[in-house]
Amino acid sequence: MTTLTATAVAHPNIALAKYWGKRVGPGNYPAVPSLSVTLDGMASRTTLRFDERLREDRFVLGNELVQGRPLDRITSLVDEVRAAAEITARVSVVSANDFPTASGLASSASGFAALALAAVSAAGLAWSSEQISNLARRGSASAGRSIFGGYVRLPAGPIGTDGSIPLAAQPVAPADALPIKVVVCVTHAGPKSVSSTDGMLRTMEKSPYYERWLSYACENEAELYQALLQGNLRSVGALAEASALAMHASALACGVSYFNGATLELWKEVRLLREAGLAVWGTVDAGPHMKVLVRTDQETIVVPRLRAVAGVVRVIVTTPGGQPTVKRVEEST
Ligand code: 2P0
Repeated sequence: MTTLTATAVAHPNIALAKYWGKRVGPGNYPAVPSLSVTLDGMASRTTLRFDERLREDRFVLGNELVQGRPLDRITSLVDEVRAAAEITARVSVVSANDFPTASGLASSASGFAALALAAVSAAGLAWSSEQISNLARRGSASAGRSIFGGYVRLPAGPIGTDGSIPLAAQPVAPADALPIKVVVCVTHAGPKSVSSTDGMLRTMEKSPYYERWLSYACENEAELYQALLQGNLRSVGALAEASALAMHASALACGVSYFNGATLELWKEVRLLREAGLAVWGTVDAGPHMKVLVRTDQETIVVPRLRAVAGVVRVIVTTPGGQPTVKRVEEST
């Protein structure tokens, strides 16, 4: 008997122009375009094995067996691959992140990207990066972006489809397009209280600002894309900060709150650093951590200041990059 195994390593991405909100209907299509940077310095490593001896799919994350909704999400992604490759075997998936999981540090982006890459590779499918991005995006929209390194754009999904139209992210600028580091300031050790999926569904249903967010997010993303192509760091930084603030304002308006005290202290520190003339901008995702964009030559001044902010428990300095890798092994057993 032959077992088909592949191991993929994928990296989180941080949206500079945020995705928040979905098209109504099947297929997990984002309601707004987003633009992200993939990061070296943090990674998800996933090994997937098609195994005819297994009676059910099996998922181990960070040494713990996982069941329920996270396992169901894995099964539905792998089902697409099984159908395309005409494989019936169940899978064993073993995954680990070298950073906190499910806390707003984009572990679902790197995790679903690594899963999609490993599943397609283990099954022996010769899919393009766009096809794999489309698959990962259906697992978790931000994961579609982690199939590529550097700066990546994910368009908004089409309105009113039956879920079958492909939508992939596209790489739009290389990792060295801007001279920046991304400093991840971890402010809390545990998982977040509201998942991104639930937080954005609540925002869609209840926020009085959701419609305004939709139009603003499209304008912001288009401007940020132009600023990126021009290598205009000040505009990219300002637009990224504005996107994060507008996204959180729309969520906060219906009680979906991801900040803690340290997040607020970090916003203050970033503003003070900028008033002191430094090229520093903050962004926050669906969790309490802040990611700070800093011009590379100012890293040594800025990082100690961020580390000293009350409530910051860990600082990870990352660099744009993060091209994923995958390796396939075919074993006779
Ligand atoms: C982003 N976030 O663009 C935004 C900004 C969080 C805040 O994408 O429901 O885990 O699985 O598609 O991709 C997090 O949401 O959500 C996210 P699903 P996902 O990075």
